[in-house]
Amino acid sequence: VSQGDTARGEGDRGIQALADRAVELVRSGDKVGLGTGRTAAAFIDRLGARVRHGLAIVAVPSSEISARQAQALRIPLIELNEGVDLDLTVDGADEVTPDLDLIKGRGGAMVRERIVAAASLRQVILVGSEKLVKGLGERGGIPIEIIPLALGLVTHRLKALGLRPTLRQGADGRTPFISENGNLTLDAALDMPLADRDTAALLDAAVRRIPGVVDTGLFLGTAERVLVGHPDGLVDVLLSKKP
Ligand code: A5P
Repeated sequence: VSQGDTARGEGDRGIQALADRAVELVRSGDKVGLGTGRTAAAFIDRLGARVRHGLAIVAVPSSEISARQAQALRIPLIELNEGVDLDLTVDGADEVTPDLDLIKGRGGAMVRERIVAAASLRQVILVGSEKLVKGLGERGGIPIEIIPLALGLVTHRLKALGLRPTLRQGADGRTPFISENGNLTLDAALDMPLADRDTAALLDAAVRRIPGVVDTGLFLGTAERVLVGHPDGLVDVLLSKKP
């Protein structure tokens, strides 16, 4: 089952409408970062259709599954070059606040998603309206990717910060999930959602100071815009207040 099959199987009009709107943002000649997850997969499908009809773009995938999907659709893939030179990245997210801060990574690809987004001029996020939250952590824990050797140390330190980390399990439910970078992921639950961006940034910095932490799922101030899909197919556009 590909990451896009779920979206199609559910016939989710919201996701399809998001993909349609996002693909309108892509221009001929663009270099496009491809996110990961079922919403990103719906976008990649649409992008593939446009490429088939002559849209000249190249893309950088954020995961093996997105790479395979793009290859099957004959979307030309390139490597990241030195510097920031992608025009936009289109990706999903797990939570979005009114300030467009995000939690990502419940799909397990956040490290590469962050790299691809950081190499892009714009990060465009596609979410269903159920992902909108007042504070990050409202719908689940914060994904934290760690070097396997550091599992004990990081778990202990996260608890000292007041978080409740659990080791993410793989698809079999019995062995740990291993990221494409060969790492483990902890999902760190909070007692209450993070009040605002400053609170989230402080926590993010404290977590990143722990040796062995590779990345967190907190994406603060990275999104240029968020497209919000509703079940009836309507799409709202939320723009970052940043200049
Ligand atoms: C992958 O690591 C995540 O950041 C996804 O972008 C996020 O989980 C959203 O996925 P869905 O579009 O499948 O909900």
